[in-house]
Amino acid sequence: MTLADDLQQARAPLTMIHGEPFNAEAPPEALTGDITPTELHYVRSNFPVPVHDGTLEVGGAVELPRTLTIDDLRAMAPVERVVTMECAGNGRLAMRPLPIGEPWGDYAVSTARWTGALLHQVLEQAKPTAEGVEVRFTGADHGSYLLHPVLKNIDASDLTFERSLTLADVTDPDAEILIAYEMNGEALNPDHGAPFRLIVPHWYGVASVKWLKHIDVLTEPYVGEFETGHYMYQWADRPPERVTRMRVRARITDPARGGIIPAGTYTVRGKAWSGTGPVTQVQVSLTGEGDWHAAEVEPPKGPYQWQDWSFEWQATEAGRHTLRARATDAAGNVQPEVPPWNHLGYGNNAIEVTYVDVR
Ligand SMILES: Nc1nc2c(c(=O)[nH]1)N[C@H]1C(S)=C(S)[C@@H](COP(=O)(O)O)O[C@H]1N2
Ligand SMILES: [Mo]
Repeated sequence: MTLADDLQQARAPLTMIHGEPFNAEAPPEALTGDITPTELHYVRSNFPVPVHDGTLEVGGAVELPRTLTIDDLRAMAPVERVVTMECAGNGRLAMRPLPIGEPWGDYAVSTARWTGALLHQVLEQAKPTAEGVEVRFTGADHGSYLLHPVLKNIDASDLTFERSLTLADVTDPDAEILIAYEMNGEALNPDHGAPFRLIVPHWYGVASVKWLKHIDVLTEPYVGEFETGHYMYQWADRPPERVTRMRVRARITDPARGGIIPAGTYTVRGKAWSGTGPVTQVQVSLTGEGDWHAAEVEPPKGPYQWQDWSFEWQATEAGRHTLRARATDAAGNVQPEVPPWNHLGYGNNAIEVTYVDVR
């Protein structure tokens, strides 16, 4: 089979948003378990899947520039972490006025088990110099970037996917940023960044650079299209901010949206996640009026993965019901009723609604 055949087969179970570059949501029923099977994990790529030569160059302001292969990464102590990843554009279609950007519904979020080397260990080996302030991560993918007409003032004829983190964020041993070479126990597939990619837990997916090719220590803050152009919250009424950590969010997974359930006691179940602290509270509203009832929130099974919650619903009254779930995290962040509007449509964590019929 050719790469094209392989890709086509791998992509079939997903809900396509765009064909090329391939962007696709997970099927909602795939998001009920702890782990999303690899073939059902959402995919977001700004450019077509690139050819990667299998090497990773670590350079810039370092004493010992290095070229690494997957064997070098595998030779380091492997770290395995379950990480919930959400695209910053998830939920964009629910914002009004309609923002520009990839038309995501609600399912550009998934959870996988990633295995890799710790980024800070890889960097330590290269010995960043005292002048280093940020670290730039470059993917092997590049190309012309299809821009919305209002953005046509940018030269997007050949952009490369590049992102940056501060050296302090990267060298913080608690940060556990991975250079991952396995996803759910198998080598990364092309859509998810083969042969290796960054995994930045707690951050929106954009930080987790796929097809990682270069790591460069910079002596000045990085400026670039995918860091300070796109992936910025351009608010209507205050200065722009970078898209960083995932905003707190809860979701009802059972009953499914539009489901039919028998009258009686029903255990409503769902997931909740946040990049700014564990979820400490989930509340359920049964009327759409804002009657909030406390749900049972399970403790996190790991530091970076979504949590389960449940609520015993006395669904005795036949008819159509609207269920909503609202999460709060340890930092006190709580989901808003309406999306926090911004020009490029990032970070929509507004409370979702599930319609369900009781018969
Ligand atoms: N090199 C590269 N890395 C990338 C991207 C990209 O376009 N190119 N997209 C980012 C975005 S916006 C997201 S949400 C995640 C999606 O990762 P996934 O496709 O494995 O789900 O990859 C990130 N890493
Ligand atoms: Mo994304």
